[in-house]
Order: sequence, then structure tokens, then C-alpha cells
Amino acid sequence: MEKMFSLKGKVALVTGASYGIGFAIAKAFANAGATIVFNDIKQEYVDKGLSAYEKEGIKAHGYVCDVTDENAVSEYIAKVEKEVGVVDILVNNAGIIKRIPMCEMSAQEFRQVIDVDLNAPFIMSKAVIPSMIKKGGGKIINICSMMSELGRETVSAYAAAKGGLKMLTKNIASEYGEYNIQCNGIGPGYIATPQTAPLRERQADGSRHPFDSFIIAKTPAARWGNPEDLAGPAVFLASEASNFVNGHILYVDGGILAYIGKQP
Ligand code: NAP
Ligand code: GCO
Repeated sequence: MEKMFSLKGKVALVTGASYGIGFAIAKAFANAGATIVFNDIKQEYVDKGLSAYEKEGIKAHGYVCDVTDENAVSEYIAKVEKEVGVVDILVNNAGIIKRIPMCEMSAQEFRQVIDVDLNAPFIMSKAVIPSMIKKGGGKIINICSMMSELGRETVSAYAAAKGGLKMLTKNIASEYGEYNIQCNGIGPGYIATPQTAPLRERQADGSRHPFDSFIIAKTPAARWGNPEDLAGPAVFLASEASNFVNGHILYVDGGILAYIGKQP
């Protein structure tokens, strides 16, 4: 069992992993034996990330790279292959959200979200797949969302991107499965990170944000998830234990998608 879940000798690249979900996943991979590579858009964030890994006793390799920039990604991957090694595990984690009612959203704002949340996983994946094929296999994990399945007010671009990411996941699995590449998704439920902080802000009278109460009522586990809740599922999808799991989205949501909700 220990060997089956071990990532010893593997190079794992997690995008946008200076903090939040990406950081928790990378930390879990390091604890399972992998060498960690991550990137962020600014040196300042990479430096913060590096000291956060160091505090955990992890020697990570941090790079500046905007994952939406195809040329920058090619240079990034070439550098990683030279300085660290071929990427065995890629996690497409970097993501943004814009909460704007659809009819008030500009096409440019919509495109920005699609660019980071959908185009970038395509760009990153195609940059690592050729070397994975040469090496005999690899793992790609796309961080999807509840919004890969559900819609809600104000998140049209995010839902369109994450729904698309679910299908990109299935397509990569279909197209490269024969090369021993497994591409799966993780669909986190509502996780307490900076991205969702505005939805958990206390009200002026100290009470919970209505969205916060709504999520607790809608989640059978009756709580928000923590980034660490994604550690086990991510290690599973990155390890030999999942070698015949391909094109699957593993929802880690405390049961939200199984539940119709409490009767009012
Ligand atoms: P977060 O706290 O906002 O972290 C996202 C990371 O992505 C940040 O480090 C951010 O960098 C980086 N990033 C954004 N644009 C980038 C770009 N163009 N190039 C490189 N890095 C970039 O978000 P999170 O909550 O940890 O979410 C991580 C992933 O999980 C996202 O894909 C998100 O959509 C998904 N997700 C989150 C939840 C949730 O409830 N939190 C649920 C389901 C899915 P800077 O901040 O430094 O700009
Ligand atoms: C929102 C949230 C979500 C989550 C997550 C759910 O405004 O509804 O930010 O979209 O971040 O992706 O799985």
C-alpha cells in the first residue's frame, strides 16, 4: 500500500501554488515523496510561496510564469526539465473568479476568466504531454469545481470555464490514455481560501454572511472544506493507485452534489 501511494522520485508541478488549494496539494505531494515545482505570476508571490514551503521543511522550486502566456509556459517547462527534471505530475490549479451578473459583465472580463481557468490548463497540458509520452506516462489533475456541474447567479464565466475544464479533462484522457497518461479532475466543494473569503465575511452585526450560512446548510458535512481536505484525493490521483482511473472528476464537496437541500 505504501508503495502504491508513494510519489518518491516524481516531479510534481502545481500551478498557482504559493498558497490556498495549490499549496495544500503540493505539500501533500512533498510529504508523499515528490519534488515540488510551482509558479505564480509575480516574483513577490513566488518568494512568499518559497518561504511558506521552507517553513514546512519542503525544498520547492518556484518560478514566475503566467499560465495564460503560451511562450512563457514553453520557456518555463523547458527550464523545469533542465533544472529539475521531466514533469511526472501536473496539477492545473491556478484559477480566478469574477462575480458579476452576466448582463453587466463585459466580453473582456468573460474572456479573462476563460483564459486563466480553461485556456491555461490546455496550454500547460500540451507543454508537458510530449515529455510524458517519451518517459512512458504521467498524471494530469485539473482543478474543476461545483460549477463544472452547477450554475448560480454572477459566475457565468467561471461556470463556463470549469464546465469546459471537465470536458478538456475527458478529452485529454481519451486522446492520451494509450500513452499511459491519466488525466482526471478534482471538483472541490466550497473551500475556505482567499478566493472565497468575500463569501464568508462577517456582517456588520457580527452574524454570518448569508452565503456562508447557505453553504453550511447545503453541505451534508455542515461545514466549509479546508484546503487539506483535498490532500488525500490529490495524492490518490497522482499515484500508481489510480493507474486505471482516467477522465474522472472526483468531487470533494462534503456531499453537496448528492443533496437536494433542506426543506424550507
Ligand atoms: P486562490 O486562493 O485565489 O489561489 C489561486 C492561485 O492561482 C493564486 O496563487 C493565484 O496567484 C494563481 N493565479 C491566478 N492567475 C494566475 C496566472 N495567470 N498564472 C499563474 N498563477 C495564477 O484560489 P483557491 O481557492 O486556492 O483555488 C485554486 C483552484 O481551485 C482554482 O482553480 C479555483 O477555481 C479552484 N476551486 C476553488 C474552490 C474554493 O472554494 N476555494 C472551489 C472549487 C475550485 P495570485 O493570487 O498570486 O495572483
Ligand atoms: C462562488 C464560489 C465557487 C467556488 C467553487 C465551488 O462564487 O460560487 O467562488 O465558484 O469557488 O469553485 O466549487
